[in-house]
Formats: sequence, structure tokens, C-alpha cells
Amino acid sequence: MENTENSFKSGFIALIGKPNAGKSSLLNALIGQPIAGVSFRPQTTRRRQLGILSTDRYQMIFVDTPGLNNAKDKLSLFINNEVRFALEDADLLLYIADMSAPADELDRQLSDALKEKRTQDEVILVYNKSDLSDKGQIKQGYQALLPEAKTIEISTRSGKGLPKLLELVKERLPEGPEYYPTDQITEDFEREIAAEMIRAKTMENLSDELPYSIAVLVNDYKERENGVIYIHGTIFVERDAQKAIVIGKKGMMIRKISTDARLAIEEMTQQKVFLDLQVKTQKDWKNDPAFLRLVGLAGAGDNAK
Ligand SMILES: Nc1nc2c(ncn2[C@@H]2O[C@H](COP(=O)(O)OP(=O)(O)OP(=O)(O)O)[C@@H](O)[C@H]2O)c(=O)[nH]1
Ligand SMILES: [Mg+2]
Repeated sequence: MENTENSFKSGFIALIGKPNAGKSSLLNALIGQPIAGVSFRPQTTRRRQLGILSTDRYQMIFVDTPGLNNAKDKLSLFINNEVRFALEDADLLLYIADMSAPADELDRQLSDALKEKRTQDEVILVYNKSDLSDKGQIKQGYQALLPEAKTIEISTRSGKGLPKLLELVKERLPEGPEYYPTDQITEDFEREIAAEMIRAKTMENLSDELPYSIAVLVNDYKERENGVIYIHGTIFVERDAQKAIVIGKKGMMIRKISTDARLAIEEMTQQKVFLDLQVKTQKDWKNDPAFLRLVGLAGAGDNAK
């Protein structure tokens, strides 16, 4: 019989926190590969994404989630449900706090939802972006929301605190099976990750409300014999006027988006990429169940029906 020392450990670790706290950046840093779309704008992530870290002793399955939001359309219902699922299902929760800004109303809502469902010994309060601020006052504001949670200071950007964070997670992992093959790092297909990267880069290049009017679908993802990946993607906007902005004067904007996205996808795949993008109008897509399903923003248990 195996003793506890040698037994295999595994578990699901949800990354939660308000928009822009650095959850997806942390996922990428922990996995050591860019698999989640990151941008400097809030509400980049829209659905759960796994990042799987395996050794011969344990398997940590990190679950990146969207930041909670207060909008009322079907897309937002889906997004908030994604957070709720993670809150309920995870073995351990990492609450990502953005040290560059004090805790606010969204932090209070999210920590309240968390405390309704879980005990605080299932939570690690992670102070991220410690390279930008190390103010005790800001930490205290977050700690007041989760007074009993274990805390750690990290910087996803510099890498500070990441090995220590992995140690804390390891100590709290329950015994469990190998849920995924050891060489698998996520559940998503590369074409889905490519779509997220195209959307993140589109968001970064556009201003005002436009970033939130965008959905991306990869229509075609093929690896040719010469090793080049050929991708055809569509950027959907809500109105014709927005389409003109995404294309830009003489196509300048769409070319810039295309270059940024191609570089990000090349970094992910470590292969040369040929990226062809088009822009289409899809009126009121945030409330269109069939369209939401098409772009992977609807699923079991959501209210977007
Ligand atoms: N300076 C600094 N910036 C960081 C750090 N971690 C993340 N960022 C930046 O914070 C911004 C948001 O990062 P994301 O990883 O997209 O944040 P998120 O929590 O996934 O955001 P949503 O998907 O919108 O909920 C990006 O511009 C990151 O580069 C950090 O440790 N230090
Ligand atoms: Mg994110």
C-alpha cells in the first residue's frame, strides 16, 4: 500500500479576481507558455480556461476565470456564471488582488460571493503587481475582505513570489488522480487560443467602448507542409460604424491588429503564422444565443438560452 508521502496529489485551483487584476498573466506565467489572452483593458477573459502543470508527484489544474461584471446582457450572464462555477467547483481558490489599486465595490461583491460558498482556509489572497506598489494600506484593504485567508505577494511581471506561490498551492493539494495526460497544458484547441489572442490584440488597439463590442471566430486553422500555420479569422462588431473603425483609414488599423495578433500566435505556437482577418457586423450579438454558442460563449448551465 502507498503511504501518504508517495501518494499523487491533484486539484483544481481557480484564479478569481476583478477584471484586469492579472489572472490570465498569472496563468501564463505558471504554465510558462502564453495560452491565455492578456490585455491592459479590463474584461479580456470571457470564459474559463485551464492551465495544467504536471510533475510525477502532482498535477495542478489552474482555472483562469473572467472578472465579474455588472452588465445585464446574455454575454454578461454567461461570464458571471463562469465565475460562479469556478467558485463552487475548485479545490482551492487564488484571489488575485491588484496592488496598483485599492479594493473596491467589485472586490467586495466577489469576496462576499466567495465567503457565501467557501471557507477562507480554501483561499489564498494573492497580492499581484507588487512591482507597481507595496503599500501596506492597499494590502490591508484587501485583507479586510478576507481576514482569515493566507496571503502572498507576487509580481507576475518580474516573477517575484511565483515559486513560493507554487509551494503554498502544493501544500494544499488533496490526494487525487492524474486528470489529464502529463503533456497536456490546456483543454482548448490552438484555434480557440488563437481567437482569444486576436481578440486581446484587437482590444488593445481600440479605444472607448469598442473593445467590448468585439467577438472573434477563427474560421480556418491549417498547418501547411512547409510548417507555416494558415489562419483565417473574423472580427465581429455590433454596428457598421464600428466596422469602419476596426478597418481604419486605408486598412491601417486592421493591418496593425493583424501584425500584433500574428506575433502573439507565433509566440504561442513557436511556428510561422500567416494570418488573414476580416471584419463583419453582427447586430446585437451579445444577446444572440446561437451566435454566443458559435464563439464558445455559451454552455452547460448558463442562462444564455
Ligand atoms: N506591472 C504589472 N503588470 C501586470 C502584472 N500582472 C499583470 N499585469 C498587467 O495587467 C494587465 C491585465 O492583465 P490580465 O492578465 O489580462 O488581467 P486579468 O485579470 O486576466 O483581466 P480580465 O481577463 O479582464 O479579468 C495587463 O496589461 C498585464 O500586463 C504584474 O505583476 N505587474
Ligand atoms: Mg483574463
